[in-house]
Amino acid sequence: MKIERAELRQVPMRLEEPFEISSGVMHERHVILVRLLGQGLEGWGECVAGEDPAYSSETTETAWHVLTRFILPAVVGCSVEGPEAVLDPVRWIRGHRMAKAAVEMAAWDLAARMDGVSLAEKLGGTRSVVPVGVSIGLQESDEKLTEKVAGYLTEGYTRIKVKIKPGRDVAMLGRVRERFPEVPLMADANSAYTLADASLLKKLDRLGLMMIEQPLRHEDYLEHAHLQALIGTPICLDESIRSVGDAELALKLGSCRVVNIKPGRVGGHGEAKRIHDLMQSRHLPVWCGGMLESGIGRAHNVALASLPGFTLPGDISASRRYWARDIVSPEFEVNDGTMVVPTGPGLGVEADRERIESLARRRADFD
Ligand code: NPG
Repeated sequence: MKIERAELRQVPMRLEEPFEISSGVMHERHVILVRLLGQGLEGWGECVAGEDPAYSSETTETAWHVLTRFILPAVVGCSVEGPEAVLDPVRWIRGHRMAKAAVEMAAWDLAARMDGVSLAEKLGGTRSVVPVGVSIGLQESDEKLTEKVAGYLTEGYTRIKVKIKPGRDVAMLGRVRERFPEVPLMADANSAYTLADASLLKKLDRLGLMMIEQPLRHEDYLEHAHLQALIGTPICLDESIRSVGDAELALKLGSCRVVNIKPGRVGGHGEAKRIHDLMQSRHLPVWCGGMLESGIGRAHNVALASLPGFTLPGDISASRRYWARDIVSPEFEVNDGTMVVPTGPGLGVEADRERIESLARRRADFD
């Protein structure tokens, strides 16, 4: 496949409601979209980097810099075997996985369209619908949180993830559990704790959680292994897993029993598939995380989540949970806790180019 041209657009999108995690509050996303062109077809990707370097060291600004200065000038004009080879000219770039992923994922969409198949099929997906859940940000009170949980359960979500931080953890989750004794429930700390909090985290064992996600810092593989030996609740790693090598290390040390795979975090679908395959070979579950993506990133996540090892519901919610209006049509919907995997060529949804162009705050084109 030949990448003949590329377009980069930065599009501000206001969230329907602020999303608070242990490291801060997000009101708006500055979505970087990549559009690759070849053989009269297009492929879309989205960069998941945040506005500040809290979740990872990458930001919208660093991604824009690396994409415009290094990645796209090297990739455009190249003919490559397939989507996994599209980043070959920039293998020398250290890190910047989120910036790289946006291009690699666009190449997968383009390659699927060239083959006339859906992205899910191209990736090896086997499911026509995927189980999905909802991730609820920190709320000002326990009452507000239980109200939110009730609302999402009414909307059909069947798995609830709740953000926690020191001071808003065991007691708060206990109230949710008391009110909803049967609901599949999990907690996400986004690295807010240290091993000194082990006895507090051990109290979560009483609540029958599916897992606790990323309790400690992203470099803390050994500490996570110590914690996992102390608590019964399975640990799921997110920020710590940036590559299949990280996943191998975590499994070897016993740092986790579950992995949250976000293709945008690990450098694209190729690496996401390798992590999926590794976990599957060890009979351990994975699920697809979310980064408050627009419909373009969401379409990529849904396609990936159709692979057989994604046995747990992902953080893949309906478009309207995030945006007054999404930038794809049709928008994504949730029915009975599941989302339909699009079957049309590539992403299977259409990017609203007119709206993207009118909203774009920054543009760069590469011929
Ligand atoms: O539904 O896309 C979603 C949000 C899922 O909780 C979610 N994402 O830590 O996984 C996370 C968190 C996040 C979102 C982190 C945006 C950083 C930025």
